[in-house]
Amino acid sequence: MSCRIVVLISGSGTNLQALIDNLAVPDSPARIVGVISNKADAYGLQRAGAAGIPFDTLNHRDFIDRESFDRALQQQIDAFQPDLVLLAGFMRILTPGFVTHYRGRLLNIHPSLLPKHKGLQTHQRALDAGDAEHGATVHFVTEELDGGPLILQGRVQITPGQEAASLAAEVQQLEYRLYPLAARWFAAGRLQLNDDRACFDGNPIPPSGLRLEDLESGI
Ligand code: NHR
Ligand code: GAR
Repeated sequence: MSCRIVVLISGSGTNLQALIDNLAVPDSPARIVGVISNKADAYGLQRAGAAGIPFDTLNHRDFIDRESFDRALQQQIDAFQPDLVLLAGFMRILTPGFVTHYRGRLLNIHPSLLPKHKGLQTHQRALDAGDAEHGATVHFVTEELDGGPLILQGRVQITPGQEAASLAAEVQQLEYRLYPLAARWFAAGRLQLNDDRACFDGNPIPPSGLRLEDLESGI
């Protein structure tokens, strides 16, 4: 049975596009069954539509607090009966009740080498900190913002004088490889959250996550 994925977005949806393209192949282990945005004008909704994927919007401004927004969001998501929920540029912090409901089946891709640079504006912050490298991380989502167990990281070198926009573009290219790979692992039953530990093929993943470049060099 193929893994049913729901993707949450807020913006342009280039990660969504990478997932659509990667999974729309013969014998794919997963398919995206729904896309939900908290912004009605998110370009990612057009990507979903063009791919024939059902999509919906839920405006957080229509709700009095985060709990009521998250309850409505949970209902919308669960109507798609997902096995896996992916945050892909989704910009709303989620409440403890929501993340508990999806524990072990909710992933995020964050544009930094976590635990460095949690939160927003990560590319500028990596530059301001004088970091030699930067990247992106796929992790299980828990109550702790950008603090859940790490799964997979990819890195890029920062070049002298590099600007945030160019760094962001490089990191995003990396994201388009990291997220589909992690989604495929999950769909194949290779990823689990056991207690507070991420596991790959039943073995604990180191706290710093697996490294894309190690996988590619066959380590
Ligand atoms: N929710 C929980 N509980 N845990 C995580 O790890 C989460 C999460 C919700 C989103 C993505 C995250 C990122 O990858 C994410 C991880 C939004 C904000 C934020 O400050 C921070 C981190 C992330 C996403 N959002 C503002 C808010 O008040 C709104 C900002 C805006 O609308 O532009 O929710 O970076
Ligand atoms: C991605 O770079 C993602 O890592 C980041 O936003 C971008 C979304 O682009 N996520 C966050 O900053 C979450 N707060 P996309 O909409 O084109 O996929």
